[in-house]
Amino acid sequence: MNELNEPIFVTSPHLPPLDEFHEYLKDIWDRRWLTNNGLYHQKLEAALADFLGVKYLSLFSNGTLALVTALQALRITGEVITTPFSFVATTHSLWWNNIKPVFVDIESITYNLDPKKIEAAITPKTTAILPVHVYGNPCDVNKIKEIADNYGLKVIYDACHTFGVLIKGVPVLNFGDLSVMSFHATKVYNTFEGGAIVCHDEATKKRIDNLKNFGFIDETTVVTPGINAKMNEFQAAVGLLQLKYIENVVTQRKKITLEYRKRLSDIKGVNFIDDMNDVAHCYSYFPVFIDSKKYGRSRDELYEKLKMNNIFGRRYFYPLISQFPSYRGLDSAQPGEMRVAEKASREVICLPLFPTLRGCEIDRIVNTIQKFGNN
Ligand code: T4K
Repeated sequence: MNELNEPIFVTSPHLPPLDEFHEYLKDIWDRRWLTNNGLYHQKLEAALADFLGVKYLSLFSNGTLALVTALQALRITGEVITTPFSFVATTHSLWWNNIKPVFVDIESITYNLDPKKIEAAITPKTTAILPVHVYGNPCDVNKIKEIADNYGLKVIYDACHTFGVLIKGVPVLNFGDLSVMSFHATKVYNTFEGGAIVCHDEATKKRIDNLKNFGFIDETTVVTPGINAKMNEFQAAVGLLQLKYIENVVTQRKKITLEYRKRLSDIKGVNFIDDMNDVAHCYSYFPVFIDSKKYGRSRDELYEKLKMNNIFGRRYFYPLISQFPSYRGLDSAQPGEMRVAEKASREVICLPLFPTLRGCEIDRIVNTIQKFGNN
């Protein structure tokens, strides 16, 4: 296969130099401390909290278990208002806690939960809101706080797409009662698999740490039916090394994003999201939204065409979570209830975006899109 035809995937994980990792591995081997709050785990918790500008952070083995545990930590029950336009894990975390998801539509600038539609979905059983900063673009955190305060609701942000994102210089992770992160291989910052919960006080961190370790508070005392969601030393060592390179990673992602925007802006019917005012972004995804009337082809036709050219974009997020069999029977999941989300889900393709994406590959992607449409 020649260079012009090599597959291009939606992402390719950033990895630190292998020889640097060997040193960490040797140390782990020598000390034989592999998991359960080891040295690298402790170092990474401190380093991440510092880098992200948050007070308390608990590491997890992945983002999904962090979401499930975040709901446990705040003892959320009953109904929770959430977005259908996310990865399934967001809603699955409610299911695992026996909580009823109530889907609310998104708005069409950021594709995040629409605060104007939240109040109408609140019932006496509502205990929390679970919004997602989708594609790393912050939700309307102030409006959501106002609603939550008025109705006495907790707010848990699914912040799995954000890493180091700031609103007017303030870490987005500092909004809400808790924020949940993912460090999966496909994320801006990865520890192969991994995740975290960010909270704002020591007592909550303690409860979260107990919950991720079976509920133990000492050698013989179990205070709650916790789970095993601990990050191991291998993951934590990867995380420490990745942190050395993260600024460069985000810079590269931004460069590619700006290049895409420049090159795609003249193609009719191919829409994308611009940077938000006062926000420092992490450029985690590059979604384009295909207006088939203007572009002359449907999203799925373009998706298939890209695939034929060995370009593997992904339709994040299609189908909507509310359309999966486990959830489609809910009142809030009925077709027509979430028009903006339905449209976004019909139109979106996330284009390849990763630090090592080359100029010639961007050319291949943009040229394919350009030639295939009306333009
Ligand atoms: N909340 C939100 C909003 C999320 O987006 C996610 C995860 C979660 C919660 C849950 O967090 P975790 O429990 O995952 O920590 C991927 C990821 O598996 C998932 O983590 C992510 N969201 C979701 C948006 O995308 P898939 O099924 O699309 O992944 P996959 O395996 O098809 O990978 C996509 C492409 O990436 C591949 O075609 C090639 C490339 N790739 C992937 C892996 C795993 C690599 O080059 N190397 C790799 O190791 O779900």
